[in-house]
Amino acid sequence: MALLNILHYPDKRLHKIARRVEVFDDRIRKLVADMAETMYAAPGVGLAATQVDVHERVVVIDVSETHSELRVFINPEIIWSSKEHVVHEEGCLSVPGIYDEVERAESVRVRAQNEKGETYEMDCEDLLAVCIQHEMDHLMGRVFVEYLSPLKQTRIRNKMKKLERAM
Ligand code: GNR
Ligand code: NI
Repeated sequence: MALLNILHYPDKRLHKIARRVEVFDDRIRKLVADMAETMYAAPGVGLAATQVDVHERVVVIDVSETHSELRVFINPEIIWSSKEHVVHEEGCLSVPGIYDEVERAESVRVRAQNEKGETYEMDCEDLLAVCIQHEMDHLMGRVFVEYLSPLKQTRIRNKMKKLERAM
């Protein structure tokens, strides 16, 4: 296992669109294991492959407090979204120190594959629903701050560049 480097906004590579996974081999299983280790170490409740500069449709999520419910979503698709929306305070490992409110569907049904390539469906609610939508945005090259006002985005961009220079 290995810790992977997480890209930080406003890195252009965070805007690349991920490809579907076609081959479920040891390479994908190592990627999943390394992403899980990186997520737990950060610590975070989710991680998309885009954030570690791998542009393939792979997401890991664990919203449990005990790091005991790792969920692997490969080639995830939202096949149903609730009409009801909720506003949740979000953060992102690629935008450290920034937290703001984003509105998303309250619950979603997701179809995905596991690391063996088996297809499954899962109903997601609460933080899991927020998180899978946040991660699927990453796979499409979208970072949560892009839902905020242009003024906030400019401020966040400048703050991040300043932080990067200080490191
Ligand atoms: O760790 C994370 N917490 C979080 C909180 C609210 C909404 C979304 C998230 S995901 C984030 C980890 C991350 O950046 N995943 O892409
Ligand atoms: Ni994120």
